[in-house]
Amino acid sequence: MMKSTFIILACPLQRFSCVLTMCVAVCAALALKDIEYDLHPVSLIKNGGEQYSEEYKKVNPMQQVPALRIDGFTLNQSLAIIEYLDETRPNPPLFPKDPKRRAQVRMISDHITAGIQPLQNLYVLEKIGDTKLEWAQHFIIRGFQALEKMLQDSAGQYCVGDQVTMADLCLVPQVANADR
Ligand SMILES: N[C@@H](CCC(=O)N[C@@H](CS)C(=O)NCC(=O)O)C(=O)O
Repeated sequence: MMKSTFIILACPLQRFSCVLTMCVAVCAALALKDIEYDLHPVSLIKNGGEQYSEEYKKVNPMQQVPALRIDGFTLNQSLAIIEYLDETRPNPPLFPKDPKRRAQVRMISDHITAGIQPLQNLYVLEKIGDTKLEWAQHFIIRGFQALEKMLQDSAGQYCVGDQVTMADLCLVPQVANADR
């Protein structure tokens, strides 16, 4: 099978930025499924942010990482990447078989990646100015409080039942990020 290229960020960790979240989730999926790849780091800081280069804009018009070149095409959006990996390389599965459980995995993953993570992005926080600490904390706490309620219905040993799923891949780096 052709080796893939994983385009990931490379920059020093910054408080309240999202430097870990989605790249780590995709990284974990690649590792669990034992997929080999070449790493192509993109610095969100160097030269004003390499994600804004014309070259990278062709990879991801939204100018965000991660992106993955695999099977002759390029994907961005972490959840789309992880679902594609799971459909084409099913072992170990990152979704349960039961449709209700699968929906819970998507619900939790969407909640984290659409409801919490984007509010910590550098380009968002830069617009907030001096109150960015309070602002980021407010949305992280709000998001996690709602998530705790969802997990009361879905969790076993992991976010959904007793199997590691895409939801766990999203949750772990988001917790680490909130901690910083
Ligand atoms: N919805 C996207 C979000 C990706 C995202 O927010 N990436 C962050 C790094 S984790 C980024 O590229 N931020 C650019 C910036 O803050 O300027 C996904 O799930 O892949």
